[in-house]
Amino acid sequence: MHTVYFSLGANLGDRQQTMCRAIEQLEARIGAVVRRSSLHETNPWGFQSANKFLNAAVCCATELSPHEVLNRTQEIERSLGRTHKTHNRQYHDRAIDIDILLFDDLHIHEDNLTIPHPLMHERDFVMAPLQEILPR
Ligand code: PH2
Ligand code: MG
Ligand code: MG
Repeated sequence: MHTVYFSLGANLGDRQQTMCRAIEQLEARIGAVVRRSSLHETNPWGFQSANKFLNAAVCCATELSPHEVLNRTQEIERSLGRTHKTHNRQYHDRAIDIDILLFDDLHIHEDNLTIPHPLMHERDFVMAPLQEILPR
């Protein structure tokens, strides 16, 4: 069994409902939700938008591999209305974003998958929810 930490963010549509659905889908398609943070309302970071985010962190127990987890998070994003992907750090408003932060103590550096998430420590909207659920 593996432990995976996710960052979730939404700044379009019914943000609260989408975050709830995303967490249900993580439970159904990736594995039991072990811990989840509260929802944090945050200002857009790294791009200009009038639409504030809701952000959260979730910890799941999973039997899946990191790549299987990535595929499923991308399917969940699409099923909840995500359209654009981020290219060259050009960020867009989005219905939902689900990023893998940590997977056990693995380090993976591939074109489509970097774990730990390379920018997590620069981002309060990631770290504040994560601190709520990390074991101390
Ligand atoms: N995600 C980004 C870029 N900027 N800002 C906030 N507040 N919350 C996010 O989830 C977020 C962001 C890239 O995925
Ligand atoms: Mg992201
Ligand atoms: Mg993402």
